[in-house]
Amino acid sequence: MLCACLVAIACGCAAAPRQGEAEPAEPPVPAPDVLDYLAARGFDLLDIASARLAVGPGLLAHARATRWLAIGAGSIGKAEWWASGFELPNYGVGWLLRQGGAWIERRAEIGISTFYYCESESQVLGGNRTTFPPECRGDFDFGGEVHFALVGLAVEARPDEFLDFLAGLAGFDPRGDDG
Ligand SMILES: [Ca+2]
Repeated sequence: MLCACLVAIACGCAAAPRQGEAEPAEPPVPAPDVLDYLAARGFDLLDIASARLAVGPGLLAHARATRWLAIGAGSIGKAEWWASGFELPNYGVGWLLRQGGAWIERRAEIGISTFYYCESESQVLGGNRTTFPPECRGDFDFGGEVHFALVGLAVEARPDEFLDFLAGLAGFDPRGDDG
């Protein structure tokens, strides 16, 4: 019994921290708030401009300075050689509003201002793009798209996203897109 008590006391003494001994250093902890803030500002900045490149048959032109000053006409998409049955789709790559990747798109559009008809079919090959014209066009976008023969380019700038970026620097999120 005495031996057991002595062993218990000895163990207790060994486990107790010695006076004056420094505590082991804590591993560095990342500051999630700062990282989240910087990531949100980066995404807000990327939202301001977007671009996409297309390769495939088509003839299309579209220009807009807001939804109300818009004009466009044309089509892009699958072409078939009647003699061989060979199909040539329209491939696109690029990004807009946090959506990017590669896809196949077929689209027809014509209109002016808010009298605008646009329909598209799409197949995403890779990436996270979920919206295509007309859904992905914002009311306040400036930009356009030109597709001639086998190559096309679309670019946009978004003043509302620029304001969201500026507001984000001060900690606000008017677009509600911060993660
Ligand atoms: Ca934001």
